[in-house]
Amino acid sequence: MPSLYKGLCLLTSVLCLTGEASADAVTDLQTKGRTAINAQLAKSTTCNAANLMVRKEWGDVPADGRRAYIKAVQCLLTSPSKLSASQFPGAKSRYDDFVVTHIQQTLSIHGTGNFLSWHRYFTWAYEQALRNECGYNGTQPYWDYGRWAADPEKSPIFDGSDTSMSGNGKKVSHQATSIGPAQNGGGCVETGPFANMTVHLGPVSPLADPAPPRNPRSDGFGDNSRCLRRDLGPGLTSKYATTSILASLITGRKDIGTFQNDLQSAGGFGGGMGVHGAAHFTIGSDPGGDFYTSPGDPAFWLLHGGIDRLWTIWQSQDLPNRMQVIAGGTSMMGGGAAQKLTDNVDISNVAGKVYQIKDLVSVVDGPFCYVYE
Ligand SMILES: [Cu+2]
Repeated sequence: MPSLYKGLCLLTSVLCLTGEASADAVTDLQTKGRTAINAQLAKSTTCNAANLMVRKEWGDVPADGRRAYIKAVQCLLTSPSKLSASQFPGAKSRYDDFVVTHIQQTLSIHGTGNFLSWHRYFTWAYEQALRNECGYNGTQPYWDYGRWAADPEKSPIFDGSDTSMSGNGKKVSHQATSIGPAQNGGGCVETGPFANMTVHLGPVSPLADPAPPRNPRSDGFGDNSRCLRRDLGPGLTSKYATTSILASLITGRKDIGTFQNDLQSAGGFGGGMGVHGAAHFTIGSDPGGDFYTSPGDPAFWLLHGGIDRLWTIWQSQDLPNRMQVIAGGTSMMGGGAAQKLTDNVDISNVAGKVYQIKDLVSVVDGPFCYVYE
């Protein structure tokens, strides 16, 4: 527990004694929205209070729970791929099947009308694989970027301890990329549970210095064995993903189009750096700094848990009017046909069922049954 948090706990002892998340502007909005989610839960035909799962911030997951999660991720990394070895020679594990799925669909799931629902389903499918294929009985933790914005490397997510998602990459001399500053790492991750992890797939569109080796195949699906690298630092989170920025993203955007665009805006998407891009390029390097291959870093799932949480909180501020709504096109740079709520979300490499977007907009309906605390 950071000392600042401890200090706040002494001042606001009730919340901390009950073990709830530290109160801040975003968790206040989360708490406020819970009433609406509970009302939706009461109407659900698939989800109820007895099977409801609670996703927590990594810093609020007890050490045993973090170890169980890490162990399950390591299990996916060492379980065999279910994909064709000739089509995807770089898919060396079940974990890599998820990376393949993201690479395949990158151009139709970012800056599009399905960005939020696609990544919700994708993250949920990963949580299901951890549970059903690797014996995990917890939930997908998330990264609250605001909570650790001043110094992500000191967060329990990235502090390099055996209950972290591993630390920064080794500090090497390197340059800024076109999107992010050169931060405090840039080399191979050498601390924590994923210190010896081998990345196989990609890169496809790397934004990392030094540049990663090229994949033997132009589609990125060849085996390109290399270390996991990161370039963590506070440069982006302290500027673009503080708690007050996250809170104003939620309270200040009244329609889904504005909300999702401001969340995602990053370099190429119209100027400023949105929360989503700031989080991705805080991990940065390789494969974290590659739009296509970013799920190859095991912190990706905490990052997207955090994005899904922000969407959930935004929805819950006016839930009846903020679920069945969509905006945007079907291809990455804002083009393509208009996205429809009846469009399919197909990640059948990793999750059997094809859903329509309209079935993926509530966290307590369709396949989903979870809340954020
Ligand atoms: Cu993505």
